[in-house]
Amino acid sequence: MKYLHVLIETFIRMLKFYLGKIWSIHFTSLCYSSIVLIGFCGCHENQHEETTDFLNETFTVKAQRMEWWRDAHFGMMIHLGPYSIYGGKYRGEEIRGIGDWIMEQADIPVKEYEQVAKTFHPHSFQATEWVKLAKEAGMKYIIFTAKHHDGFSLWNSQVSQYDVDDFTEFDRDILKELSKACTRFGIKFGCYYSIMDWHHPDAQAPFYPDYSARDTQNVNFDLYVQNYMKPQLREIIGKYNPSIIWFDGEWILDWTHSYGQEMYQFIRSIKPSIIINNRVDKGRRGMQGMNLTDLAYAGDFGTPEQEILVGYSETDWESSMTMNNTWGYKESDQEWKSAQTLIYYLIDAVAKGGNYLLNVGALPDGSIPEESDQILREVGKWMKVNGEAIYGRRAYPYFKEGYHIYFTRDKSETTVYVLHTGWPGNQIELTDVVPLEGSDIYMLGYPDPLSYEYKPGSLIIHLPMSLQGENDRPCKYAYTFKIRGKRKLTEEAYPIF
Ligand code: FHN
Repeated sequence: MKYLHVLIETFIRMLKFYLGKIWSIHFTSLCYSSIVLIGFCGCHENQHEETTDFLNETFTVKAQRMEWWRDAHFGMMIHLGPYSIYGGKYRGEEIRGIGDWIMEQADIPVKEYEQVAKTFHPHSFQATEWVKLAKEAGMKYIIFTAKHHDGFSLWNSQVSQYDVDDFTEFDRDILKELSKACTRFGIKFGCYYSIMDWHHPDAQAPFYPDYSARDTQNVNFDLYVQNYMKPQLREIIGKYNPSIIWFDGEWILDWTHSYGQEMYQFIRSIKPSIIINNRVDKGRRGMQGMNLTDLAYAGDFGTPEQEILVGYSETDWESSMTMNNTWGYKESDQEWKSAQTLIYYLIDAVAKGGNYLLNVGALPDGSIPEESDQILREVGKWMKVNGEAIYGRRAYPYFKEGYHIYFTRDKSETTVYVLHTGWPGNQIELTDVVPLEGSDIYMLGYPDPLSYEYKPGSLIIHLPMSLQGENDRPCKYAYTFKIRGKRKLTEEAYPIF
C-alpha cells in the first residue's frame, strides 16, 4: 500500500510539472505514467487477489458483507433453460420428478437434448416484468439459473459454444438484461451455477444415462474445473456483477472439499463482497441444508431445500422452495401453494433467523406463469402491510408461544414484532414479552394503539370490535403486533444448529 502512495505522489508531482508546461506536455509520457499507475493499482488489485484469505474472514467483516442479505430475508429464484421446453414431457410421456431434471429422468442422450436446446427461444422474457413482479411480491433479490445441470449457459460465454448466443437463434443476453433491470429497480442480482454438468465431456456427460452418478469420477474433471468452470464464473462476475453466486450440484463424487475451498477463495478474490452459498463445498446435510460440523466448510449460508429449518440458527441460512412441486416448468404440475402457505413459510423462516427464496419456473418462452404471478402479488399485499416486521429484522432463539405465534425484533432489541398466523380473535396473550412501561402497542396496518394489560408473565392485547369483521382488517392471513420492549429468553429455545 505504501508503494501506491509513493507512486500517486510522484504522479501528482509529474502532473503539476507537466501542467506547468501545459503547451509542451509530452502526452505519451503522461499517459504512460497513468498507465503505470493504473497498472500498479490493477496489479495491486491482483496482489489483493492472491493475498487475502477469504476462508478465514473475521466475524465482523463477514457481518458487514452479509448485512444487506440478512436484512433482505426474501428473494426470487428463476429456473429457465432448455428443460423448460419439454414442460415435463418426453415423447408424449409424462416424466416423473421435477421438470429441470428431464434430461436425466428421461435418459435423453446429449446429442438429442442439444437438438431441443437449439430451439430454445425465450422471446417473451421481459426482465423488467420479472423484476417488477419480484418487487411487487416484496422480494429483495433474484437468483437466476445461469447454468443448470444440463450444462447450457444462458449468457454469451467465451468459454463455451453451448450457450444461448452461439447455440440458438435467440440473440439476446438474458443475464445482461436481468442484471440491468435489477440495478434499475434496486433488486440484488444473483446467479445460480451448477457444478454438476451433464453436457461437458470432462464432467458428467460420459456417465449417460446416469448423468448425476454419485459414485463415478471423470479422470479429466480437473480440466473442467480449471479450464471451464473458473473461466465461466470469472466472466459471469466480470460481465454481470452478481451479488450472489448460488452453487448447486455439489454432491457429485468428483467435487471435493478441497475444490470447494479453492472455488470459494477464487470467487471472493474476483469480487470480495460477493456472497456464496454453502453448496460451493461438501458440508451440506442433504435437503436439511446446514453444514456438518466435522470440518470448516466454505460458503456463507446454509441452504435448506423444500423445508424450513426445524429450529433457530445463529448461522446464516436460506430456505429455497417451489411454488408448486417443480423448479423447472412442468405443464402438469398445478399443485400451487397458496399465498397464505407461502407467507407462513416466510414468517417461520425469518423468525428462525433465515431467508426465504421462492422459485418461479419460467415458461419456455421466458414469460411468467399466470398462477405464479397471481400468488406472488397476493403475498406482496401482505408484505406491504407487514414488511416492517421482516425487512432489517433479526430473530430471537425460536421458541413456542402458542402454535400461531412467531417473533422478530429490531437490531437494537428495543422493539418486538409478534406475528400471529390467523386472526387471534378478541385478544392475544403473550407470556414472554415485557412491554416498555407506558408504551403503546400497535397492530401493523391499524392506526390506533391497542389496549392491553400487563403483569409479569402475562401481556393481554385487546383487539377492537371494529377489526372483528374479516373485511375490516388491513390484511389477511397473519397479523403483526409491534411492541416496544423486550422478550425474556425462555429455556425452551430450540437447539441452535
Ligand atoms: O437438482 C437441483 C434442482 O434441479 C433445483 O435446481 C434445486 C433448486 O435449489 N436444487 C437441486 C435439487 O436439490
